[in-house]
Amino acid sequence: MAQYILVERDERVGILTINRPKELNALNTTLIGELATALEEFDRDEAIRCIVLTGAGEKAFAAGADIKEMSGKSPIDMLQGDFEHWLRIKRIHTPIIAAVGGYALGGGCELAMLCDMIVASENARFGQPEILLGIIPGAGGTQRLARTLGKYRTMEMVLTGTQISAQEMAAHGLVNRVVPKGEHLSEALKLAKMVAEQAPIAARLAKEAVLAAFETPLAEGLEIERKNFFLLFATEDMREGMQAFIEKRKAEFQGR
Ligand code: CO8
Repeated sequence: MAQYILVERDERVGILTINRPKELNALNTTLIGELATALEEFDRDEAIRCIVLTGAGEKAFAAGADIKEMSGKSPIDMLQGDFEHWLRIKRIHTPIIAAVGGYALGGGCELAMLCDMIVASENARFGQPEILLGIIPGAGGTQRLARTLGKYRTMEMVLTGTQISAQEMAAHGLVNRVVPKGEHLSEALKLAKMVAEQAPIAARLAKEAVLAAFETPLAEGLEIERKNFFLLFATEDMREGMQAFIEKRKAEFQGR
């Protein structure tokens, strides 16, 4: 039984809630480990086709790594600490949607950016305030922000710790939808249900191909896309999808 996260399901959508609202959902090592384990369990579960990740309470998605836990750590503690859990989260194949209400700061912003889409309420604030603590982002903040916001705005955020609004993140393409306060979870669930209706093997291979755009040169990314495209012609869902189109009916995908 997890201590810091809630695990639920809504039909084909898995819902994970970071549940430390009094500490603004600060991410301690146990919590990140629980999150990685729950994500892996959903990833292995054929009935789950999309995952929504959110934070409990109105104030925060997550206000970053737990500063109180981190404050006494050595470099070796950090090396042997929760970084492996962040890598486990990065390896999840099922599409993940972050539903962000309130603060997504430091590791919280990085966790949202590790997800595949972000739905934010209008009061959401994104930031990398690590510099104010004498450190820098450690779970992808400098890289993922620079690739979407560009160098100059990222430098400002990372060098000054300034927070930016959901609206600005959306204008830069880092947030899919900005919704009225309190509606981020219901909107994320709507989006998740749309993803969950698709052929799940195609959705996983689509996620892999899009992510390749961030980590490989263009030629390699194109190769990954092409191979995944060919591979999908081995699936029953591809036959079903095309047959359904020809017969003018809705496709029923089985994940085979
Ligand atoms: N860690 C621990 N506790 C926290 C954190 C945090 N990140 N954020 C908030 N809390 C706690 C507060 O200490 C407070 O607890 P208490 O009531 O016991 O004093 C409670 O949550 C409520 O917080 P506040 O009273 O501060 O609430 P405010 O509304 O006044 O302020 C803020 C909200 C602005 C969000 C403020 O809480 C804040 O600045 N928090 C810290 C934000 C931050 O610096 N985040 C970055 C942390 S470093 C990081 O994330 C590095 C990631 C590395 C990942 C890679 C690992 C391998």
